Amino acid sequence: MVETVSTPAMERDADARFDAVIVGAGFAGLYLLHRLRGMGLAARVYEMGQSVGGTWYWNRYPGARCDAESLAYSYSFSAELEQDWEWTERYATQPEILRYAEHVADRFDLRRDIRFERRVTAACFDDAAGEWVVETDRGDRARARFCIMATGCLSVPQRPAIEGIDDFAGNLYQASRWPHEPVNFAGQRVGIIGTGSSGIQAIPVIAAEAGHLYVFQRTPNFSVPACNAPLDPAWVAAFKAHYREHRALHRRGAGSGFGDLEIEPREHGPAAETAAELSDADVHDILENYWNHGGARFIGAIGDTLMRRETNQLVADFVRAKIKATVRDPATADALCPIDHPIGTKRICVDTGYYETYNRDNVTLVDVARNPIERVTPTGVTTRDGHFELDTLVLATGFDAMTGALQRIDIRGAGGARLHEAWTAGPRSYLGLMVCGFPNLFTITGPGSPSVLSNMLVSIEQHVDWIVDCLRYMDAHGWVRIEPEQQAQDTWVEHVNEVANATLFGEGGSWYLGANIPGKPRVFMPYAGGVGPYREICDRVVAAGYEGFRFAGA
Ligand code: N01
Repeated sequence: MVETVSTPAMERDADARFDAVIVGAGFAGLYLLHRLRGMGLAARVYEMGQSVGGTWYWNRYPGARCDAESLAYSYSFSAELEQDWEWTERYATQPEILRYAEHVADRFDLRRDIRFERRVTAACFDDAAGEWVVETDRGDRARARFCIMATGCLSVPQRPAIEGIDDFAGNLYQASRWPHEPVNFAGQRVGIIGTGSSGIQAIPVIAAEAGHLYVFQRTPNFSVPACNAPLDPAWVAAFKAHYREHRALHRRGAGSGFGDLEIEPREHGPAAETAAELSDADVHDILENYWNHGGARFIGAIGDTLMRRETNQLVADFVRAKIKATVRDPATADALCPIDHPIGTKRICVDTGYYETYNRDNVTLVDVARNPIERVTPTGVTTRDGHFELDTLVLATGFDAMTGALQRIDIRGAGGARLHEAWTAGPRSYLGLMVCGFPNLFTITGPGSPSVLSNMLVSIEQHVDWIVDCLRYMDAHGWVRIEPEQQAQDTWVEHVNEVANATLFGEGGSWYLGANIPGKPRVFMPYAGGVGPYREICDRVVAAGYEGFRFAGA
């Protein structure tokens, strides 16, 4: 065990020694630091932002809020914290979630081990010493037995390669790198590129303020209403009185880890397992019920929506009918109806007044699939059919998801093997936790785990707890090195693919597959087997003496 090193916040770590280096101070990094401290280990966290919060630190765009419900999207590790913290809305806003992350950092005194405004550039395993050597862009160099990547699944923005974009003379903003100071759209001509979750949340809020908003849409997405509302204190009190049981349901559920957190209806599973045995009227009633209830759970209303094409078609038709009933201009409504992918195979968006926004006189939808963007000029956006003069251009163009943050670090494992090369054909891992050839390197919510298909807080806590138990196990047995076996990794990758292939996900052309990044291998990256079954697999691996992992002593 390494003695705690105290480096003043602005000084560089010069060959400082720790038990573990953690990369990232989002929800994963914060909880991990807290747990490692609890084991008496010395840990250093490097974080790119000026403060904690990860995705909620960076994504400050107008309208940003969580699409998971507040009482589920929160830490469960401290009963006091979960009782004390008061969420105000069913879906918390970005500022509220950031305040929560800041509160956790202060409450558990985490900041003193975090070095901010540091981007980790390299992490190399020193075979002889059995240590990771981690370097930052500010010249820090730290050595640690364990290196744990808490780098987030959606932390590297994707800036589109549109000709002339850097010459735009107005205000250019990227949704996921939004300025900290207020942005004023009043009276302006604003353009936004991108209609994924970020764009769909930002568009109604920007439209309410801008002089005119031009939405440059290449591919429409399915969106369901959030039906957000202030939380009823009596309902919250009743929920909190049984928090432990609720949390257990979130963790053990077959789906994405939101369990029973529904205000109405309170079913714990889908309303029906399959549409095959239902009349069209029954399907419609179920969907209407979930639609009116709001939220992403709509996609789970009928159990086989992501497995059976016919069910998927019914659900997609229902949403397309809603779009057409909401948007008054038929041509705009048509252009907003997704037809290129099965519903749910791209992350379903959750909105507040998105489709209604297109009924405003100051909003124009520009279909850039038909009328492609040719270039950005200093004064606006030029498409094949015309030019749009703009004062402000917003990019809501997504992320290099799941592998982007890891691939941007020069990670070298045993014998100098590069992660970049090991993952040329797509990410390969054992359980999404470790990679063959990279001893003592863990990834929190890495590719091959439920991660982005789940309630991230549930998955983060599960991975952190698993890693902490593993480190205790190593300590108890005198092991200093852990690495997955090749066979175990290959079998797991095969299983991840098999589960994905039984769904319609492969047809989504989504960032889940890396399809939004030119040249990125098309591999379905998250594990689609559900958080409960995944947890059982991880627990079984432990019960079998960490089956599939190889340990070594000093
Ligand atoms: O990114 P996206 P996002 N020209 O990749 C378009 C999470 N999240 O930031 O589909 C024109 O979904 C692109 O068009 P196309 C959530 O998991 C959560 O919105 O490639 N358009 C697409 O419309 C989510 O899924 C929350 O044709 C271009 C858009 O940009 C994930 O983050 C909130 C283009 C990118 O959509 C990513 O969402 C926000 C170009 N050159 C995000 N390049 C909540 O919790 C890209 N596009 C609520």
